[in-house]
Amino acid sequence: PARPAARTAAALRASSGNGVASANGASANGTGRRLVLEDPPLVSEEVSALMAEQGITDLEKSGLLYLSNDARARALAKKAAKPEKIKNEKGGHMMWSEVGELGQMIRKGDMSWEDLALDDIDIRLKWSGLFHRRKRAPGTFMMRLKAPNGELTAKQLRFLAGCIEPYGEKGCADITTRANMQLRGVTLGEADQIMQGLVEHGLSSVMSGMDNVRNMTGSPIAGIDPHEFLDVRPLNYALNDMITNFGHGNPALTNLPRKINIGLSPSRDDFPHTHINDVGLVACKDPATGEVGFNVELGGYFSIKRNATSIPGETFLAVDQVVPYCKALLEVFRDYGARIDRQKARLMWMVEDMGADKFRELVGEYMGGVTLRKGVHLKYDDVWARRDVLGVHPQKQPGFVWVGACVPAGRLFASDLRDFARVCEEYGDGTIRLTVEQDVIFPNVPEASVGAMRAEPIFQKYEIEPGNLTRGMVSCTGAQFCGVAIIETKNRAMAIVRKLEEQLDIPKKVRMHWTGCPNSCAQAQVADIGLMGGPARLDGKAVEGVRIFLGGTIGEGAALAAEFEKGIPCEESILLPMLRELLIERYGATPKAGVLAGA
Ligand code: SRM
Ligand code: SF4
Repeated sequence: PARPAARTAAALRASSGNGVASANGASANGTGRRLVLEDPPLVSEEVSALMAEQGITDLEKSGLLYLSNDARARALAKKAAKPEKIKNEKGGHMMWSEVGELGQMIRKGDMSWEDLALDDIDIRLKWSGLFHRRKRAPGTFMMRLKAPNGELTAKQLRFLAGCIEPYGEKGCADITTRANMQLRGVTLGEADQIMQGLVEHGLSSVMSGMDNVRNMTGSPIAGIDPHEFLDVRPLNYALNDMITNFGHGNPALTNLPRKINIGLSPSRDDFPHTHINDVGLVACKDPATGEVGFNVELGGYFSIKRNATSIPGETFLAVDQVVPYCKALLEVFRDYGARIDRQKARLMWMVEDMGADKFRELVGEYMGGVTLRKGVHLKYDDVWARRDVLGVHPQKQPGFVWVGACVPAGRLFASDLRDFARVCEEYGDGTIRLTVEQDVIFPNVPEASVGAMRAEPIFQKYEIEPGNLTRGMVSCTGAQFCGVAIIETKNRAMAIVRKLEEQLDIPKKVRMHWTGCPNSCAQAQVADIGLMGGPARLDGKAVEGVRIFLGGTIGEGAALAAEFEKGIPCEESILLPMLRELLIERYGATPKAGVLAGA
């Protein structure tokens, strides 16, 4: 229940001013790290309600910048990581209102993007989902959306097509490895109008970058899957609304110590790869009571310095505890997470430091004194292989199927978005789902319509039954747009995979993930064959190269791939034969008739 407004107002005033904690020196919960506040940290609805009540639209200008005292005190420490200092000078949420002003000034010709302060344009705008592509396409932005559970409607697709169309060749859209959409080519002269349009269409871009929660992932076949424990879409929407304040931005949860990924898996397939999410909620039945709920896994993440699979969170959540639990967890992360060493700021470090039991108790405290249940022990007698969702599959609704089409490397153009919109309206229910493998699902297609649907020209480009290598290909953005990329990925991946399929018969799906640098946005370590941009030399010269990872498994009991080779030049005459050999030796591929072995 919300606290009375008067108390909330007092608490909010207490957290303004110089922002230094009113600590009484005690340490809570035995962690020895927490400054105890006179007022407990505010929760986001309270801040939002208070802002609405007092007609406040801009917290900073109102002098009531919200930030828990504890987090702020530590962030102000001299040793804080650079992004913390940047945030303390001016929070990224400040740009939510400034984007509109900037747009107007640029449209009037009163300023250009080059007049903006460097930290504003290159860092703080990421809080609005605007990533300046300074190195590859200066003056243009990648705009990252939030598409909970990867679900989009035909109307939304047409709106997105209209956003990128004016940018010509520079305007494209990418399906991301978090079943999300990114738009390219956006300039600051239109960004505010696009953002406004997104909200009007039930989408948003705020809080999609920097120290925020990333897109909520679930299952691309949620609600239509005969094997799911429950439909996670309502939870993913509720979580997204709670986190982003219905897409308008939520100051209370926007200054986390670092990014954080949350995924909800509703079936034994683990479609969202919970093992590499900071917070993985794995649906299951409590063997003792038969209740469907979620076991919590914590701490999975990839970074340049560390790649960790999650550890048991020793917590079982009832379905109605999911939103309050995640909210409390984010507040705990905000208040306790590391803000000095950014390499140790991901959730895993905090959970390891505290221990899963203490972490559960603390989150329970933040939920208002809830005693959370310990995780349930699951032992399945059968082996469950993660299903491939491409192709045509019967739904749990009799007479209906879903149709999965492969979008190589996730790259789309305005005309593709319009085609998807028309096709999903004509044959399905007017919606599509994106997958973390960067593909598209058309749900709720009557069986009788499949023949006509298959004949649509768009499925020649985005195949329903693609080759066994194409269907497993995933690629990050790479050097075409990403400033930290070591190598080009998407175009190279498409070209090499096409050649390998021309040369080989590949008997089963092989998941090949291409990622341009060790940040591993395309999750090279979950792949059968993972390629990660890295240094290499050829004839004594530094060239684009890859590290090769082999043997990642996904689904139940997932394990990360191990490094097999490094320093392999991307030069096609070297990389192509090497991949061909791997496919022959390890995945049963055979050279096609007429293609010489070793060709
Ligand atoms: Fe990522 C940074 C693209 C999923 C780990 N990621 C970046 C930046 C923002 C770097 C930059 O400033 O240019 C890339 C933007 C390039 C561009 O123009 O698109 C970028 N990441 C992506 C996307 C688009 C890859 C893709 O092609 O699909 C994915 C967007 C997902 C989304 O919709 O939100 C994307 N990134 C991931 C994932 C995969 C996942 O979430 O399952 C990871 C590994 C998992 C994880 O985070 O634990 C990932 N990205 C990173 C990291 C390393 C994080 C760390 O703790 O060190 C960075 C660097 C950073 O954050 O400082 C990064
Ligand atoms: Fe950019 Fe590296 Fe992420 Fe690829 S893996 S998108 S190159 S940050």
